[in-house]
Amino acid sequence: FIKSSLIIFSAKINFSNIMILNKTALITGINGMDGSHLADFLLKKGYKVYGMERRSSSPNRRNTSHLEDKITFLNGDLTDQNSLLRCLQKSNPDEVYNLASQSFVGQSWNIPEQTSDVTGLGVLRMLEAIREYTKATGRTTDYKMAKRPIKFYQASSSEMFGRMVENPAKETTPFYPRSPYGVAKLYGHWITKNYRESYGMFACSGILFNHESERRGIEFVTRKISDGVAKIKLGLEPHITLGNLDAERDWGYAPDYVEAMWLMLQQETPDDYVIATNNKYSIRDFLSIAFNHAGINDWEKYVKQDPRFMRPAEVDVLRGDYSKAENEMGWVPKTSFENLVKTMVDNDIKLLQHA
Ligand code: F7E
Repeated sequence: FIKSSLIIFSAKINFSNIMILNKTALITGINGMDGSHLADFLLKKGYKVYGMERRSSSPNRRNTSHLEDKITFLNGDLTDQNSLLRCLQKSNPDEVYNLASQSFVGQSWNIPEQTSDVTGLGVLRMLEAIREYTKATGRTTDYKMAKRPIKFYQASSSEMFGRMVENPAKETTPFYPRSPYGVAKLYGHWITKNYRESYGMFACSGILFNHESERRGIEFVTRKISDGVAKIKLGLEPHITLGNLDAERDWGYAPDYVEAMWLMLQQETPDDYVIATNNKYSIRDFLSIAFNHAGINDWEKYVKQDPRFMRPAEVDVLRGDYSKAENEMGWVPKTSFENLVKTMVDNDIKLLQHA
């Protein structure tokens, strides 16, 4: 009896592995922090991964050079509808993760139209491309009827909560964006919900609060600090120049958050989820832990402020309640704020030492 139970049990495990092995994902924004972490995660699950990138004269594969022989890169742009259709034709995906955007909030005041076009309308273009491709391959967009629906993940953002009408914010909290970026993300969020309701698409939005990692772009405050601390520690720079030090954020670790993206598309019904840690820390807290970790206690001496880095309208505080994600998907953040800061500082010291 034990032997035959084991055979049945192992047959079940093998069967589910084969199902996962067959899946294909298309990730837009593959070269960004989240795109590269998600690709790492999906490859471990046995997915075939396609990554959409914009063609540019200078290559931008800092985060994805280790993936070059593991995934397929496709040229595409969220501002070019036909390029999206071609990416779908070439990849024929089960799941589309829309992570591409103009994601730097500060820059969204300098290029508000481009931000709205990519970050807002880009979502609509991808949803339309999925509808067209689904129809062209003789399928229905209604996930309840389709044998092989194309599931869609939209990278929504806590910036949509902006002024925070309720703290911590949850899925039902009213939105109050404070930047052209936040407004554009809100369009992407609602059009995703609208296509779910209009066409029965399996379309989900993950409302992700700030999440960081060693792969974060240098223009974001966390990486700017970890890089700056590493340079000061090694005697390469005398100080860091920042903007508002009093803003508070709910900071998590990006590799934890990409798992939540995947989990959303594995649920029985599509829905929207807040992904956060339910903790908040200020830029000053980040600075204090980062400098201390590098063995420097009097951090104020090394930090300057410059109005150039202040924003026309600031989001003073963000904190998210992830209990829906925990109750429905079993997702919880795994990495503490302290460990996140220390990991980023250690990584930047190592990078500079090698350089
Ligand atoms: O700013 C303050 C700044 O640019 C955080 C993106 O992933 O998360 C990110 O948006 C805070 C703000 O991220 C500097 O004023 C002070 O209060 O690192 P950040 P963000 O704006 O919160 C959300 C969830 C997204 O969706 C976005 O795509 O830090 N701050 N001094 C500074 N910020 C920057 N960048 N540079 C400074 O020198």
